[in-house]
Amino acid sequence: MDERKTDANLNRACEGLRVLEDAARFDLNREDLTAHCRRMRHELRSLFENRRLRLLDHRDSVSDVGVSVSQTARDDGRPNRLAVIAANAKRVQEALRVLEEALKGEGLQAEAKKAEALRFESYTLEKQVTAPFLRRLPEGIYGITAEKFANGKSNVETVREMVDAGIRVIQYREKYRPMKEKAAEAKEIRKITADAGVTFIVNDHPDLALLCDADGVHIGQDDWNAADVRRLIGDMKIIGLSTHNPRQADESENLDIDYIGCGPLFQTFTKDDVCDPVGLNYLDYVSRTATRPFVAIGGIKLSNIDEVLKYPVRHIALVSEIVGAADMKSLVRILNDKINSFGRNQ
Ligand code: TZP
Ligand code: MG
Repeated sequence: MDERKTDANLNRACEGLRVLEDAARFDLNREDLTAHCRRMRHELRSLFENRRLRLLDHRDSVSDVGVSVSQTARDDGRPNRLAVIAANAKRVQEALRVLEEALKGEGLQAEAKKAEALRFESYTLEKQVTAPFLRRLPEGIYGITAEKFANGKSNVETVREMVDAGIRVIQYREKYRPMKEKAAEAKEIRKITADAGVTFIVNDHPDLALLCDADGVHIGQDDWNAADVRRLIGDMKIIGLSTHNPRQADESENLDIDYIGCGPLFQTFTKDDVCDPVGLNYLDYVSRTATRPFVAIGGIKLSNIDEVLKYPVRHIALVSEIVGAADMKSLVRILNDKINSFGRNQ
């Protein structure tokens, strides 16, 4: 067997798995995925355990021509965690393929099959570790379009202003336009938000979310069933669900969704078919029981946000207050300061 090649690729695969494991552990707090990575790493090591010392003996990093190639390669500047995960998943998969071929070459068919099985497992693992990053709702203000309250600004103009003001998640909510116009607006908003790295959610329409490659879709209790939406939009996109009472919040725990809306906390005139205010007791309930992010919504203003922030809320949607603001940038700065300082006290 080519020991140097095997040694290098065994290390490569295990190191890649360790990066994925630490992402699952420290970034995602996912015990299941952490254990999964760890088990794969151990299985792989044990496949080569009986020749561990021989591999070590053949190791020669000093005269390895690959070291200088790698050291002088241009920095591939991975901009975010997702790119790190993708690079390391590829590292694992490629190394496992090399190990599989080496084992086959040595006539070790059973071991080669195990390496192959681990490689297939790593394809799924890549998806499982990537999806939670894509499906994570940024904290802070959750912006939502509402043309009626935007002082003559179009939805697209409002989104541009929201992005400039530093809002990290924006929902396209438009009840009155023909679908054709909604599609055109959503595509444009997708461009603006993608350029700014802002999370983009489409209200009501999974098809529109797919069409414009939004990051997710938001549905209400009377809209599509959450399981159907998941089937439609796949595993890599966010689903948000509006809830209005403890029963709906409890039920949502069993659904494959990523956050719940929680409201209307106060009276609102922004939504036509709105139910009575659910009050801060409901927010209290959700903040104690929900295992997923929850977005406080409905009638929230600069004047009453302190009441909301008495609860450990990390996501807050203000619709008319933000789209109608004379100076959106200053308002968002003040609101974010409040959210951040309250958050630290809790
Ligand atoms: N869902 C529950 S309340 C609401 C939605 C979309 C509208 C909230 O708007 P505002 O202007 O912040 O009261
Ligand atoms: Mg809806």
